[in-house]
Amino acid sequence: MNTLLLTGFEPFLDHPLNPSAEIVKELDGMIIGDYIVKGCLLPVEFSQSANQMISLFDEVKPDVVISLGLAAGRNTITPERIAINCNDGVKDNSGFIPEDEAIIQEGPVGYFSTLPIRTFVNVLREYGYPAEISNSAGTYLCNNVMYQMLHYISVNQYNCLSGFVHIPASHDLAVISKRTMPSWSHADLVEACKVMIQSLAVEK
Ligand code: PCA
Repeated sequence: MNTLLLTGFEPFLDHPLNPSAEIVKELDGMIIGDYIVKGCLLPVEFSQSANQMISLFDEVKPDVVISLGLAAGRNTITPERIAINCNDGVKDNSGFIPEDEAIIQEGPVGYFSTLPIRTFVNVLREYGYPAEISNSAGTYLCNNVMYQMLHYISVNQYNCLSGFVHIPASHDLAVISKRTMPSWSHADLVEACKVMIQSLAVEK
């Protein structure tokens, strides 16, 4: 049995709940396709998130890492193509606001996802879930953990696929947020994640 580390994030900014956290709680411990899922929550803090993720990686020794995060305003599931070596943006949960910082001094400008992102999009669409590849994970925590996980795997030459998938808001979040926020049901978000994990069996 292979192990899949599935991470989600705590609530952040003006989002009182994070659907990525709800998905991870639900899928933790499940066997999906060829994988047992180890679900973990990450804080939304530049000084903490990637360190915690790397500790989890060392503990779990996964074959695949999929990180989930909320992209409020997007209406499709968006596997990210690339993470860039930059922290910049709004404040994190500790109040820290990065500006034009390198994530890793002397690190490469970017890392491509090693997840089968085209397969993810294709199978999601086959199952009726709107999906498209995103070419920017932004410069906030989602990009940060994607970059740092891929860097750690690359430097240590681990045999592990890793990448990031942004998800839309859940209905639960949308009803307490802006009225114009596109949203999916929690059940569909969970099912879409299962579909992506199942498709990994075909890849390996
Ligand atoms: N989304 C944010 C960080 C936490 C989350 O769920 C992002 O897109 O960077």
